[in-house]
Amino acid sequence: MTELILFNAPQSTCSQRVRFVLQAKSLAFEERKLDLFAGDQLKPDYLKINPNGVVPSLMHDGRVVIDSSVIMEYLDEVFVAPERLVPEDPVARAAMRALMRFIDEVPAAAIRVPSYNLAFLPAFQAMSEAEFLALAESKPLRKEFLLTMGRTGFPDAEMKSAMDRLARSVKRMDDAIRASGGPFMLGVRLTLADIAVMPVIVRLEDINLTTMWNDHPAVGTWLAAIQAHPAYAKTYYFGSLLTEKYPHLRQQLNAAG
Ligand SMILES: N[C@@H](CCC(=O)N[C@@H](CS)C(=O)NCC(=O)O)C(=O)O
Repeated sequence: MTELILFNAPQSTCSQRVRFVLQAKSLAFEERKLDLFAGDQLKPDYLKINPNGVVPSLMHDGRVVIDSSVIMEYLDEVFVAPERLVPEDPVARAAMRALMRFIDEVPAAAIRVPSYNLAFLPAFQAMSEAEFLALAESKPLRKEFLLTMGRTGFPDAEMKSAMDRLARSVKRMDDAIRASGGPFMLGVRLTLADIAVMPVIVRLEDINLTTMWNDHPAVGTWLAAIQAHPAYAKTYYFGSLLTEKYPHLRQQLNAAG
């Protein structure tokens, strides 16, 4: 019998992509939750699985696949039924991959800035400078990211630049949805490009920033369509949203308007 083990974290946007694909494919899997603040992702045994020291990682019958975009494509290739999430047509498939590259480079990276400033920063502020520097040093993928943030958070200019990249991404989504006729970016069928950007849009909704698509209503319709997919609720079980894990954040965001 096929054995699938997903090493992930509930609020990790990259993990949410993979959970969605596993659920959309109706695959049974064992979910191993890592505590990213306790440093589970940097322990020697986990680094043997994923030398980048990040989640998610998938183990399929003892063999490892890492990186959320790669894992999503792997799952679609190996488990074809019940729903293909990659277009058959090579040109449409290339368009999907181009969108996925854009998403990985622009919004998936940009969303980390408000996420860290709003929710994760207190965990780093509680450390001494020496502890913080040692932690940054131990991160194979995110050393520079952490050092730029520092223990005081990303400066305003960095936050502004991230929000600008997110706004451009919302516009790019809107363009794609409208060009294809929607409701998804490549048309009627949900593809991996939609699943790749889903955690970014869900995070913006979670942190009260739905105003970002006031001028792009196709993105609101897209969000309702992906949230109606049966895989959505199983992916976003309780504790997957920042405001569920950090209730003070909801009050803070409500107070901010
Ligand atoms: N390109 C990687 C990025 C993975 C990644 O950045 N994961 C984050 C959570 S979304 C993580 O594990 N962070 C832990 C850390 O920075 O130590 C992927 O898509 O799988």
